[in-house]
Amino acid sequence: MAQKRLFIAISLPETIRAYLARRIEALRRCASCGSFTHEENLHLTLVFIGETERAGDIIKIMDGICPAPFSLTLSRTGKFSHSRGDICWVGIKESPALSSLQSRLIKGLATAGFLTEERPYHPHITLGRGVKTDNFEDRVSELTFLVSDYTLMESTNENGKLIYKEIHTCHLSGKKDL
Ligand code: 2AM
Repeated sequence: MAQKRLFIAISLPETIRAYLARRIEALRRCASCGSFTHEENLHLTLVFIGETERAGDIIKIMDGICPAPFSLTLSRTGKFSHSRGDICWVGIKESPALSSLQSRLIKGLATAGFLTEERPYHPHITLGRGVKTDNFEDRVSELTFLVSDYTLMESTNENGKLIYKEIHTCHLSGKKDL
């Protein structure tokens, strides 16, 4: 099987993506440089896995982790600083349901031999990378959305365009949760 660059993410409803797209436009206008997330690519990463041939094993792990649906709320903007420009993001309010889902996935993947992120999880939605600006507005509308599924995504680059493809979606019912 071919290597794929994979990550597990929560997709965002259109209303949230439209709101964030407006924030990205505002950020773009006040930035001297940066690469900004396309509206259709906006998502909340749960776990970045990287290059692997083992998509089937990941799907089995996901299918055993199906808690009940839960809500998330946007919190504030923030940035990870880099000398070549910052990663600018919108954060998510603390959510025990989100933390639990993320840590169960990490544990399941680690048990199956995947190397995953060991740093603490900082849930964020990336608006732009390599951004240089002194004017990143920090207020965010505290919009809430329901998470009723999460998805294994493949990150591909087609003719220089970053494309995320859905490989498998796990619907949160709370019924099949192991
Ligand atoms: P982000 O959440 O800060 O945007 C696909 O690349 C997704 O996985 C992106 O959302 C990306 O970052 C996240 N990710 C986490 N760690 C990564 C890494 N080491 N390399 C690439 N992407 C990573």
